[in-house]
Amino acid sequence: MILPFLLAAVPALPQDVPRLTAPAQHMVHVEVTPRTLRRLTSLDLDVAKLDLVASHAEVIVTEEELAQLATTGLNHQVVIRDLATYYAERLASDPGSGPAAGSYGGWLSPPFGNGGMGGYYTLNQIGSVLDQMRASYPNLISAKQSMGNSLEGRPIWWVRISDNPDTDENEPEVRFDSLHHAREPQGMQCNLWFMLYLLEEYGSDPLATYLVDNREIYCVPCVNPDGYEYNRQQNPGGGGLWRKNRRNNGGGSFGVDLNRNYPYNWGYDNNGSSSNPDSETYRGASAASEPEIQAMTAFISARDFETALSIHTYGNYWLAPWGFDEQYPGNWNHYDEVGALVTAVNGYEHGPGSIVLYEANGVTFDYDHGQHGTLSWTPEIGSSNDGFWPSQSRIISLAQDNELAFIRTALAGGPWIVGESLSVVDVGDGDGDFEVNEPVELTAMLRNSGTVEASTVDLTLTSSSPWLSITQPNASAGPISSFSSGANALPLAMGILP
Ligand code: 0X9
Ligand code: CA
Ligand code: CA
Ligand code: ZN
Ligand code: CA
Repeated sequence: MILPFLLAAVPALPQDVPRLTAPAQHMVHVEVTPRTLRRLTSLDLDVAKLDLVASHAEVIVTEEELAQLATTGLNHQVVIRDLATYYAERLASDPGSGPAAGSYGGWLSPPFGNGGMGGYYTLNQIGSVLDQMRASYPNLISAKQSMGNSLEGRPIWWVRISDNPDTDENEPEVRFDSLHHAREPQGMQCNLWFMLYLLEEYGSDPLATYLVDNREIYCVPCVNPDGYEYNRQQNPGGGGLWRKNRRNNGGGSFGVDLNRNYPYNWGYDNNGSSSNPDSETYRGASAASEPEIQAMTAFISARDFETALSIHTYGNYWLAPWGFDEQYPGNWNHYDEVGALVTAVNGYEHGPGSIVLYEANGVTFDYDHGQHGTLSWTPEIGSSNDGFWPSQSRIISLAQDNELAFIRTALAGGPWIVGESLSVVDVGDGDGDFEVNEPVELTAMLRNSGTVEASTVDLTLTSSSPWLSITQPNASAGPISSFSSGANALPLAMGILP
């Protein structure tokens, strides 16, 4: 896994060349255990991935920070020199091939997966794509609206996907946001892909049709437009490593980590959240100090989200509250039930962010969960090889890998009936063999794995076999409360014909 990185290594610039741009940053793998973790975290470095079970951390450092790391005595290895250039060259050498047949967004300009930044949509293109979606599907998606401006005055767009999309109806509301962190564009691509699935499959795929008709799906593709645009300006071909917003903190330091600025247990402690403006995890001067987070909290407070994904990259994790402390939320059984169904799709590791990854306060899901009771997760899309700017050919496959996981998250935002088992009983001679002319009764064990009660659950028995006669095609199993089980009270029935 390390070898391909070494092949692409590029030499660092000589130290005495005056720089107009930010110093190069390198990807370093560090061997770290729970016992030695403090030696790493005390340096307040940019930790992109941490896996204490595997004693493995992936840390992004400047030359200066690399020297600090050396003083800790922790085993470490530089695996990619100048990570931004590595990503840019990887994107340039893999110019994609246009969307695969049967994929979504081939009709967009530019087509999905062919955006202007190494395949990723630029900020302007995101706005244009939202306009194109509205123009093509005016009955399924609202016109884009701004929830407020970023620090530098850029609108933060949101859209609603639903039937009657221009009306705020009384349907369960769910939210998908992305690009809190400016260097994580694959999250935005996954978000747009899910939107395209809903729009293009409406009327043909039963799940897409059900979700559009029975949910309000709010999508915020870019929470951090200033940081994302800054990355485009610095690295027009993609690969930019800027993470925070562009707040001028004074003293030559820029940026607040928007995923540390939410006003729930903000600044609880210094674990994974920093008071140092130079840090990549700088939490800001006060809770919700940043206009982007003020816009998000106002938007969130104005609705009632049942479930939410705040999409990040990378690590193949599906992270739940709590973030601020190593604790399970009181309704962990609900998180665990939905999380298991969702991660059965993509094989991602599910658990509280503080336990699976690291503690951090002021994060989105703690605010959603603690302030509003929303079941909220942060997926970390993609592997270490994918990194922050996966190859262009990975844009669609990573989106496809997570499509059904997003669908299930939206389903869980309302009543979501999942079949658990079916009991089939021989009610003829009762010997357990199904014989000619015998009546057979069926009872379905059902689970509502959603956050909303199912007021009616109707079952219909059909068969295309000429050897069966359906004698009782209808039964009712409703209502079934949220996170509860049920079954049809009266059985469905059929007979076996000669
Ligand atoms: O640190 C973050 O904000 C997220 N990881 S990322 O690499 N995308 O920056 C994870 C936040 C999840 N919350 C906690 N681990 N507490
Ligand atoms: Ca609607
Ligand atoms: Ca509504
Ligand atoms: Zn992130
Ligand atoms: Ca029998």
